[in-house]
Amino acid sequence: MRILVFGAGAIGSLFGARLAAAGHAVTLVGRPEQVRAIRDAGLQIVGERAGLFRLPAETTIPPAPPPDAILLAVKSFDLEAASGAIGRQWADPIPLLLPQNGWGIERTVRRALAAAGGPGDATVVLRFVHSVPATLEAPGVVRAAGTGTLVVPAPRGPGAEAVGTLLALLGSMGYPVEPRADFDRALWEKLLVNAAINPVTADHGIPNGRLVDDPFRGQALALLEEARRAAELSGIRIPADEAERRLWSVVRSTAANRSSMLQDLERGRPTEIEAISGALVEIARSHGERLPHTERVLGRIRARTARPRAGSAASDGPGTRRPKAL
Ligand code: KPL
Repeated sequence: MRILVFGAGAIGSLFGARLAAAGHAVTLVGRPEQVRAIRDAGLQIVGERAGLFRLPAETTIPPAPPPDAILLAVKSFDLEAASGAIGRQWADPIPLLLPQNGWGIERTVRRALAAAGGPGDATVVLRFVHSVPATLEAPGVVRAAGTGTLVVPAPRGPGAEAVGTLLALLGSMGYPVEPRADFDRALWEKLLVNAAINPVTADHGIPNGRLVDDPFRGQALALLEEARRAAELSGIRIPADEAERRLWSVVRSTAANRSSMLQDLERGRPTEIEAISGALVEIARSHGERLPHTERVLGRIRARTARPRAGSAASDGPGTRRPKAL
């Protein structure tokens, strides 16, 4: 299949390399320094399943025929601009794969596609969550610091066939794929993990594995407990022992990784704090409740987070200007 990976950061580049290794024709769209490095020396994956990949890389969507699918791997704060650029480029629906952390992802994408004149509701959108650790070590160099499972919705109903094709595409990357009939719960399970790991690691500048030590452990558990409460208010009950088991399992399997939020802070970029902790605080507020630990860490990370450039396509994502050849 011809795949456009829009957002060639750590995860987009890693998944792009995995798809290329599986025989798909992958084009990456990324930030200028990443694109320059990949054009000059190829995309280098170090760590797990290391390799060098010579892939076409662009800073804006190439004015080519539509790809068979798009892996939209920009961060949640860049989603609206990236989806708008796709909606302006192609009038026909192209299946989209969404690996973002956080809440409200599909809604943001569909709205932005429709607002740009693209096919909002007609697009097959497959959200998936994963715990694959990836770090951008330098432009063009991504460390795969371990492996992880891809959790996907079990295909059912009218779009099942199209979803099945996307699941096969994901499966070709060589990670275990876990289809879930209760995918909403799976989204919450991942949100709980991110709500506990990402802000604490970003706040203290520590790799995920340090969360087993105090005081980080206590902070992560307090955030986990509040995220569990937000899930419960939303009708999803995740028992404390299960939530903790999931948290420590991800901490162990990604121990050497620096969370995506920490990587963003270190590079002076916007973070996903709003789509994670901000969303939880809003959910609790809408039920008349407060999440004090989450609110405090949200305040601290917000204070250190770069704002997306107003009016720009994306804070630091790939360029999303409308190509001339339309
Ligand atoms: O999703 C992640 C992230 O960093 O955003 C985890 C799984 C916590 C890996 O670091």
